[in-house]
Amino acid sequence: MMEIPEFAVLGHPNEGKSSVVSTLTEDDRIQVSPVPGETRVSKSYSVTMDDRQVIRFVDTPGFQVPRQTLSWFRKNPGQDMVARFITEHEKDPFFADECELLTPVANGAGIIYVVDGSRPVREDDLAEMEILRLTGRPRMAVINAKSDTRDNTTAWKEEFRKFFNVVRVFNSNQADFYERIRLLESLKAIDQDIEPLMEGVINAFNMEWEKRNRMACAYIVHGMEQALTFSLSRRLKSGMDPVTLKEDLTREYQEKIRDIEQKMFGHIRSLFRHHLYDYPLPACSILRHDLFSDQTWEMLGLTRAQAATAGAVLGGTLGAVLDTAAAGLTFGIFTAIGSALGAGSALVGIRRLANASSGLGGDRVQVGPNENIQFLYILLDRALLYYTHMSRRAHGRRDVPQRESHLVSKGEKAGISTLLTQKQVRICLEFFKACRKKNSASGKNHSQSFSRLVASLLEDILKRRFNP
Ligand SMILES: Nc1nc2c(ncn2[C@@H]2O[C@H](COP(=O)(O)OP(=O)(O)O)[C@@H](O)[C@H]2O)c(=O)[nH]1
Ligand SMILES: [Mg+2]
Repeated sequence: MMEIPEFAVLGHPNEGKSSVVSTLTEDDRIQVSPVPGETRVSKSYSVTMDDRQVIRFVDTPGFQVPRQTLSWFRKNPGQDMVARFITEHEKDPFFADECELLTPVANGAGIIYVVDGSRPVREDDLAEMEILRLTGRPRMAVINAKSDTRDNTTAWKEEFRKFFNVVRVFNSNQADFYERIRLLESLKAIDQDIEPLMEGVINAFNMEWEKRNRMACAYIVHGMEQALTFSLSRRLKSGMDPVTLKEDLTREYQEKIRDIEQKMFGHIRSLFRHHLYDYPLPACSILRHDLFSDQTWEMLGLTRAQAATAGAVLGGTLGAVLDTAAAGLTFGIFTAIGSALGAGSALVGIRRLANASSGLGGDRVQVGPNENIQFLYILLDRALLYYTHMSRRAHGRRDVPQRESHLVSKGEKAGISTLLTQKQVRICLEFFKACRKKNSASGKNHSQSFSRLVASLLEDILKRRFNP
């Protein structure tokens, strides 16, 4: 038999065959089209894991003339029926699509038959199913409901039982990793001979998924560590306006943090093999807003008043530092910067240090590392939300989600970080402190605990224990 399992995805035009292949192979570059009949040739897509092909799905054109094809099949029974049909009709344009879609079957592929479960069963469908039955190949029927409002699933199931070994409901636009695994599990049952092969495939899928999540966790922790430790400082030369310098540094600081976050997102996105799905994200998603915009802080539950208070508290602590630095800067400057650059910047540690040790004289202005623990929660919430999108989004889906209703409700904190237990909050706090101190010995421990915490949150998201 074949060295890796191969399945031809067959069905009527426009029922979702290409979407099913796209979701199963996590390949969003497969053409999915609202116009029926766009796929004219069969194309094979393999799933690659660790540079190894593990399974292949063949996307095919839809049946065009199932009744005529069935009538030929009935008149010409016997060995190699499919191959004989193709040889006989190869040059006949009337049967062009039928020859194309049956070629992988003639070559030994198993069959996945896809129907749109929201429409009723028609005469043509019965002809298609009968053709597939007559091929004698192992076959499974997949009900891919394109609409939630109409449901003919029960009628389909009834018909399918007469023609197929296994029937599965699989929504190509919603299926997540676990549903893909369940579909693969079902494929085991269509033919005992492919069972061991499919076991291997499922194993490979599970290992890849585990690895992917491990790496997503590492990218998140690494990115957060970079963002939380980052600081900038520059010498305040004579005649230089300290406020201008601080504003410049703050802008640079924000740029860098955005950059760190974007890189982290980019890694997560490629781990989950998304090319199409990036932005636009849902219009009201906090990911749409800038990391430092007021809305971000508000949507995560920090009201403007709270953000201002946090800034004021911070300003107060810094004021003391500045007094000892014997500089002419006052508390007022910090709040001024805060309002000029958005709530977020008020929480960025801005500090002026007397350069006593170098003996060169002159003050330095330092921006960052961020002094406020809220910054950690914002980074964490955004990373988890981005991860949620990337890990759950079915590759066969082509629409742009319009809204995330659960994030719209005003005054309610949308982030996962509000749901953390006392113990988890303590881990965050320790990690935050360690980042600010850059204390390598204890920092390593805290980063390990934090890493374990992030890993468990990712798992919660996958298992839908949270629904951000
Ligand atoms: N809402 C929704 N649309 C779907 C689903 N599956 C397919 N479609 C849409 O139906 C159309 C045809 O899908 P496609 O996969 O190209 O069908 P094919 O001709 O059988 O390959 C496309 O516009 C898809 O986006 C689904 O599960 N839900
Ligand atoms: Mg197609």
